[in-house]
Amino acid sequence: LALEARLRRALDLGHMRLYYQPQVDLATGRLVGAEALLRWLDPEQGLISPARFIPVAESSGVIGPLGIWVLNEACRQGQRWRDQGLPELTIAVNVSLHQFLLTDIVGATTQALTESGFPARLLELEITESALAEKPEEALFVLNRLREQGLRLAIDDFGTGYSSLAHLKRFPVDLLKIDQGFIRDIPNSADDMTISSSVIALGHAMGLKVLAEGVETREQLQFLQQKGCDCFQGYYCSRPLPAEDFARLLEKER
Ligand code: G
Ligand code: G
Ligand code: MN
Ligand code: NA
Repeated sequence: LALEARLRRALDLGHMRLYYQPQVDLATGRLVGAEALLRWLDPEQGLISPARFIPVAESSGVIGPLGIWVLNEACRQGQRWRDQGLPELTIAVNVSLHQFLLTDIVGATTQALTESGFPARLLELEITESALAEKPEEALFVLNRLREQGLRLAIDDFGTGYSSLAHLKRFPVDLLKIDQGFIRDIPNSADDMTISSSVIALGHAMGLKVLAEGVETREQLQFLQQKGCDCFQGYYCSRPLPAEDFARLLEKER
């Protein structure tokens, strides 16, 4: 079976899972958020990475129903944790280019929030720079509708795409996520240290929060702390976890 057909079937059969990666406040050390990361649990092949199937989902249109499933599941899980009395945290959901520009993302988020009871202020959407750069006018319109709903907006993989600072200034976003490619070689790459600290300063100058991705070592953590970066995620804290394992981490925060 072609990947597209297998993907549709996997969605119907309930073979998709969301894993959650902790996001930690660098000043307090507290767990403040979770990025939801999609996994395809194939009975024969095991875990399949979204890097392999999101491109096919995008080109085939499966991203529509798949994206709706992700939003619904993330909001349901977020609300479940609230119902269990666990510490409040934001849930970040990745939105790909086609999903953002070609599907009814505003309708999908409204429905997911309404059906789950999860508050809009705790839902964050991650959009890549390339989606914003591709169609800035359309992107601005959609971002404003999402903002009116009360959602948080983040720019994912910041620094890897073409980003016009003029656009950045107009987009109503809350958070810049520094791509892990700029963090990986800290403290050995002077260039990456300069880039990261510049993005932190730029974000702050524009009134945005800044999160560093892919933090794996204590040296990287300390560098980011020293530069005033707000939050981090990465293997130094935890890999993306199944919901049950993530809940155990949250328990310890109580
Ligand atoms: O978790 P992992 O490193 O395997 O993710 C690989 C890529 O897949 C990342 O770029 C990530 O943003 C993307 N991704 C993960 N989950 C989702 C999702 O639910 N929707 C979309 N559109 N992309 C996702
Ligand atoms: O494009 P996006 O930033 O959403 O993708 C995040 C991807 O990075 C996920 O696939 C996730 O599994 C992966 N990831 C998360 N933390 C780390 C880390 O510390 N090191 C590495 N190498 N990858 C990470
Ligand atoms: Mn992301
Ligand atoms: Na990223």
